[in-house]
Amino acid sequence: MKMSFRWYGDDDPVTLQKIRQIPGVSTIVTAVYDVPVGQVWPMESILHMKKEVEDAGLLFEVIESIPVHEDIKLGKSSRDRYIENYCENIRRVAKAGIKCICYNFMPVFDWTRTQLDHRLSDGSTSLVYYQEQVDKVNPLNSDSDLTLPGWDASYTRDQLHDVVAEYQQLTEEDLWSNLAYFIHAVIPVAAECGVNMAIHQDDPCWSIFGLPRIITDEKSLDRFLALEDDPHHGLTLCTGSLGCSAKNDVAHMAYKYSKMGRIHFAHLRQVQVLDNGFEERGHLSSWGSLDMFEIVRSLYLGGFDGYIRPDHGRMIWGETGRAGYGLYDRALGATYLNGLWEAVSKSYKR
Ligand SMILES: [Mn+2]
Repeated sequence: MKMSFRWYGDDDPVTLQKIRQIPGVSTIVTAVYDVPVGQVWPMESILHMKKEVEDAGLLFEVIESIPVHEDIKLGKSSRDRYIENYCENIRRVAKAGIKCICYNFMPVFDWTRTQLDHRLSDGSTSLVYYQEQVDKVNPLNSDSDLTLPGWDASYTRDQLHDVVAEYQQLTEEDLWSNLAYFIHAVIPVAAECGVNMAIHQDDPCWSIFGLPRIITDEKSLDRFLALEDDPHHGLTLCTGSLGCSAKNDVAHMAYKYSKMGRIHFAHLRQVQVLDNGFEERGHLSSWGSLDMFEIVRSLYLGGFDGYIRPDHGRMIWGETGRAGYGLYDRALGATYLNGLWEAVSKSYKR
């Protein structure tokens, strides 16, 4: 297991030097953020990041994410050009030493929350999702001023309306077939480059605004993995994304898919499941719905040897910055997860 930490590049207030001082964190998770989705990343940008990371004494081995262009998800005729660019990005990051690429296949909206600074009883803040607030928003109504935090600001309201409308013509099966087309094209390239592709589950793991979402539970992960019989075709197991539905047994999935050698990256995060949604919490098992000990134990017993990162943290101790991605609570999460890993691994050595 390698403990990793997400870094948003030079304008991230959480610097590489700070990350370097978190006990047991060896690896940086990052991406080229200033190139539009679907375009090829300049080799100079990749190598510049690699040098910065390595100069700070850290490893440059995980990309999160190379985003998938909407035309690929929609199955448009332009997709082949974007898939070729995607393959070229795989080749380029592999040349720079990257071992694992995280991506997702969610239509239009990446993660969705209704508030990014919900105050918890201890005075810290975290990201939350309340269904009744999502239900008030209709992205097809271009007169509405209601939006949700985290929406892709690169879309104008009209463009958002258009792309959402296009997806409404698409069934779940259509999306599966577009995903299969993409996977059959990129996995052979990843295999040739020795890079593991690791899909992230849809967050949250249910349909929003009537848009199809298909990477949501054990059944869909089985179907997904069966698309290519190749170990480079795998998962980013995100406990928060799967765990916000009480129907998902996350520890079971952690064991099952690590035993198959298909979990390459794990996002370990705590959520409290509510009747009307969920709240993100600090990482401790006792603080939410997920038994983090059982999840770490399942990964260990499944022979997991990929990357783990603490996922979103709360904002604590007066820190401000990128919601979910402050320094302090994620550092506490990394330390807690390292402690669990040490305890589990030593307890099985006797
Ligand atoms: Mn995640």
